[in-house]
Order: sequence, then structure tokens, then C-alpha cells
Amino acid sequence: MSESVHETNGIAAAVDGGDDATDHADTIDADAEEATIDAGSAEPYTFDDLSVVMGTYNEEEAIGTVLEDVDRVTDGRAEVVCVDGSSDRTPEIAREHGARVIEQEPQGYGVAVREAILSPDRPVVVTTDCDDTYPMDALPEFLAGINDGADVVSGDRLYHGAKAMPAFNRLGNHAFAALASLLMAERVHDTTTGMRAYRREVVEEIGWTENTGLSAELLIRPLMRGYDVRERPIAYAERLGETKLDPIGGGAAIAKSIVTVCLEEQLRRL
Ligand SMILES: Nc1nc2c(ncn2[C@@H]2O[C@H](COP(=O)(O)OP(=O)(O)OP(=O)(O)O)[C@@H](O)[C@H]2O)c(=O)[nH]1
Ligand SMILES: [Mg+2]
Repeated sequence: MSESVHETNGIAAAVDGGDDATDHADTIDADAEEATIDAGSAEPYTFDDLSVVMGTYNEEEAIGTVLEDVDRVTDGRAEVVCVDGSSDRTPEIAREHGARVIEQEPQGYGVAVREAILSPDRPVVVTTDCDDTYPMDALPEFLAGINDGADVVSGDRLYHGAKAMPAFNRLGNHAFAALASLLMAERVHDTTTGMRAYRREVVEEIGWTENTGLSAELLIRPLMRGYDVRERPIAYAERLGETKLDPIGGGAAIAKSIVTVCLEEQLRRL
């Protein structure tokens, strides 16, 4: 198993492919090379190519701040899509800030976020939570990672300690990363982060099955299929408003998703 290395100077280091001499290792190299060639020959993406998407469920305390941050950092050029199941003023506030709001009965995180990532048609999509925990100031670096050839840039909240995260959640997130790393034979550091950038082809080419565990699935399947997935340390702030996560039930669902998805992807390689 190879070590993955965090980036320290602006662009995240790749989560390295395994060093076992298998067909899959060849696939990783071929895909990575293709992505690099594509990135080198094409015009770099700008904020005009970016959709920032999120599930929103009764987030009226946070949504104004989150959308103002996106607007400020991207100079109003990123498209924002909210898949909303709220009964409070969240959708009105989102529309006032220029977001596209897709209404959906609340059915859980993954159902909302799957719709959110598949709805826009811009070539780069960034997911976030609508609770002011994720640093929208990092959007330029996420886009730079995609322009550097990454297919997925994943925000690692645990690198800097995630002091603002409840201790139980922090422990759980370390455990999820350890479990996924073991099952993939590849080191990852934060499997359940809500902030990632994806090249559109990646989210369109893979069939997504998980709900509470979608965030882990969105990291594991691309990684195990040889896409260029990079983790990048991010700051993590205390949540505004009420959590929608049930730590025990949600944690069990995430662990189950990690095991299921890793086994499915291992079988797919055979
Ligand atoms: N539309 C929709 N959005 C949802 C649903 N469940 C969660 N969300 C949104 O998905 C995002 C993630 O939910 P959070 O409550 O932040 O879950 P978490 O990040 O695991 O937990 P925290 O530590 O509280 O941040 C938030 O923006 C929620 O508003 C849902 O059923 N429908
Ligand atoms: Mg959250």
C-alpha cells in the first residue's frame, strides 16, 4: 500500500494508486496520463465553468452567509444550485441570492446531493453543506486542482484537527477513513467530507446508490476506478443551525455504505 501525501504548496498531492502489479494499476496510470494531457491541452476552467451545489434542509440561519461567500469568492460567476426540502425560509433566501432552487421532499442527504450534482451542466461541480462549516474561500484552490488534472479534489477536514467538530463525529470520521483505507488498500484521510470538486464526467459516468453514505461513495468509487482523486486540507468551522445528522443511525449507515461500496468496487475489478 502506498502512502498518500497532502499538498503543502497550493495543489493537492494525488492519493497514490496501489503499488500492486495488477491490471488495475495500469488503468490508474492510463487514466491519470489522459487526464493530464487533457488538462494540459485545454483552456483552464474558470468560475464561469463552476456549479456550487448543496442539499438544503431548514438552513435559514446559514444559507445567506454561505451564498454570499460563494458570490464574493467567485465574483458572482459560479452557478449555485440548492436542492431544497425545507419548511422554513431557506428557499426564499436562496432565490434572493440568485441560486437555482430545486424543490424535493426531504429524503436524506444523498438523495438531495445526487440530484444537486446531476442537475447542472457546467463542467466542474463543487459540493458543500449549507451550514457554514466549509471554507468557500478555498474554491479557487479546488478549481486549480481540477485544472491541474485532478478528477476529484476532496476537502480533508481532519488534517488541521477539525476542532469545531463534535468529538464523537471527529472520532467517527477518523474511523470511517481508517475503514475505507483498509478496504481499498489505499490511504484516505476524510471519507465523509461535504466539500469536493468533481469533473462533470466523473459524476455522470458512475451510478450512485447511497444516501447517508453518499459522501463516502463519491470518494471511494472514483478512487477505485482509477480516477485522479486528490485530498486537500481545509479548515472546518462550527455549524450554524441544527444538524440533520443522527450520529448513531447515520454513522452506522455510513459504515455500511463504506463496506458495501468497497466490496462492490473490488468485485468490479475481477
Ligand atoms: N434537501 C435536503 N437536504 C438535506 C437533507 N438532509 C440533509 N440535508 C442537507 O445536507 C447538508 C448536510 O447535512 P448536515 O446536517 O450538515 O450533516 P453533517 O454535515 O453530516 O452534520 P453536521 O456536523 O451537523 O454538519 C446540509 O446542507 C443539510 O441541510 C434532506 O433530507 N434533504
Ligand atoms: Mg454539515
